[in-house]
Amino acid sequence: MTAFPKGFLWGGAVAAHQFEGGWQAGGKGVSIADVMTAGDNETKRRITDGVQSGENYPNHDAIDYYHRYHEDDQLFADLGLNCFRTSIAWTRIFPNGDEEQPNEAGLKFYDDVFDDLLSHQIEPVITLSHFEMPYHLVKKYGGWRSRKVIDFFVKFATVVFDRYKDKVKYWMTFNEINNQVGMMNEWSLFTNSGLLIKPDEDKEAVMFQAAHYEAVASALAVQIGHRINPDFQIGCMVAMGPVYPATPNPNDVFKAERTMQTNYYLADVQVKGKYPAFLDRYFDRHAFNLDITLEDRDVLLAGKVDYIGFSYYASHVTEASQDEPTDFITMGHNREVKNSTLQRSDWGWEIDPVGLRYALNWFSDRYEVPLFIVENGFGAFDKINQDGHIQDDYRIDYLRQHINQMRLAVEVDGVKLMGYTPWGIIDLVSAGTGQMEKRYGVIYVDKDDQGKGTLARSKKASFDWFQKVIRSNGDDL
Ligand code: BGP
Repeated sequence: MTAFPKGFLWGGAVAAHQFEGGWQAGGKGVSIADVMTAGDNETKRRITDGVQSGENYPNHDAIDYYHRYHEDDQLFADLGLNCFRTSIAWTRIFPNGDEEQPNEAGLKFYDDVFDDLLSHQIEPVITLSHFEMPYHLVKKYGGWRSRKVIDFFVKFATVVFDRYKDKVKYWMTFNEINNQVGMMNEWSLFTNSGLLIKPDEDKEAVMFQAAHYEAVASALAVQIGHRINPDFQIGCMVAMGPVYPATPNPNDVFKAERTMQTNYYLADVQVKGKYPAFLDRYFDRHAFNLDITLEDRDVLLAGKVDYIGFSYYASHVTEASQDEPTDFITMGHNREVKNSTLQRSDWGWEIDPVGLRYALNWFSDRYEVPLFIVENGFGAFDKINQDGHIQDDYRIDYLRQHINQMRLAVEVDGVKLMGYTPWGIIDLVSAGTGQMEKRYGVIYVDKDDQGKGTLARSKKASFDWFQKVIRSNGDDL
C-alpha cells in the first residue's frame, strides 16, 4: 500500500523566463528577468536599465524550450510525470503590460504547449507571475508600487483564465510572493515586485504597499478565475524555510516564532483573507501611510486561495539580541545562525529533510487547506563521466530523503498533500545567480555559464530513479 493517494500529482517545476528563451519571439516584450545580468555565487545579479548591448543576459536564450517543447515534453512523458509546473510569461501575452489587446502569437504558443503536454496526459500547473513583470510597467508605473498595475494584472489573468479554461485546472497567482518580505535587498524587491527603491525612500513602506497591491490583485484573480471555471484550483505560492531558535532561551524561541509570522504574513492574507493582528498593529504604530482601503479588505476576504503551493529548499536558525525589538523582522534583524547539525550545498543552503515535514505540519495546522510542494531540489555542480553519463547520487539522496519526510507527513501526520514538483526538473538558468552550473535537473542540458554548449538534453542517473519513484506512486524510494 502506498502512502500517496491515487491521482497524486508527480511533476517537475520550471519558470518561463528561466527555460523558454525566445525572449523576442512571437512579439514577446521585455520582462524584468530580461534586464538582469548573470551574477556569481557571491554577487547578486545586476539589474540594468533596460537591455544594454554587450551585456550577458542569461534569460534571453535560456535553454530554448520555446523551440524545443515537443522534444522536451516527450522526455517529461518518458519520465512519467502526470503534471508539469511552469509559468506564462506575462510579456508574451501583454508585451508592455498595459496594451488594450493581448498578443495572439503569445496566446497561441501556450495553446500549443498545453495541447502537447495534455497529449501526454501531463496536466499543466500554471503560475501567472514568476518574476516576469513587463519591464515597461516598471519604467512607467514603478512596478507594484502603483495601484494601476492591479488592473493590468487582472486583465492578463482574465485573458489567460478564459483562453485556457479547458486546458489548465491548477493555477498559482504569484511565485514566492513573500520573498520580498523582510529581505530588503535590491534583487528580491525587483524580481518580486519590479521595485527600484530610491535612496531617500522607506523601503519597508514601499514593500508593504506593493505587496498589498499584489495581494489584492491575487484575490481579484481568484474570484474571476472561479467565475470562469468553478473547477479551477487556484493557489498562492510562498517560499518556505522554517526558522528554528538557536537555543531554548525563550527570547530565541519567540524571535523564531516572530520571524515565521513575518515571513508568512502574506500567506495569512491570501489564505485567511486578512492581515495578522501583529501586522495591523505594526501598521498602526508606524506612519507608513499605506493605501489599504476597506474595499481592499473585502476583496481579500472574498478572494481566498484554494490551496498553498510552496517551495522548500532549506531551513534557517535565528537568535535574539538584547537591543532589538521583537517586532516585524527585517533583514539585518534576522541574525541568521549556522546550523551545526546540518550539511550544506555548494551554495551554502542547509540540507534539512525533516524541515520539510515540519513545514508541511506547520502549514497544515495553521491554514487547514490542501498543500502542494511546487519546488524542492538540490542545486549542484554535475560532472560528466568519461562515458558521458552523470551519476548524480547526491541529488538522488536529497530527493529520496525529502520524499520520505513528505511520505511521513501524509501517512503519519495526516497532511493533505496534492503533489510534488521538484524544481528545475530540466537544467535551467538559476534565478539567484543567472548561471547554468547550479543545476537541479534530472535532465542535463549542455550549456555552461558562458552560454556555450549544444543545448543537447540527456538523462542523469536521477532520471531513472525518479521514474521508478513515480511508477510506484512514491513507494519505491
Ligand atoms: C526559487 C524560485 C525559482 C528558482 C529556485 C532555485 O526561489 O522560485 O525561480 O530558481 O528558487 O533558486 P536558484 O535558482 O537561485 O538556485
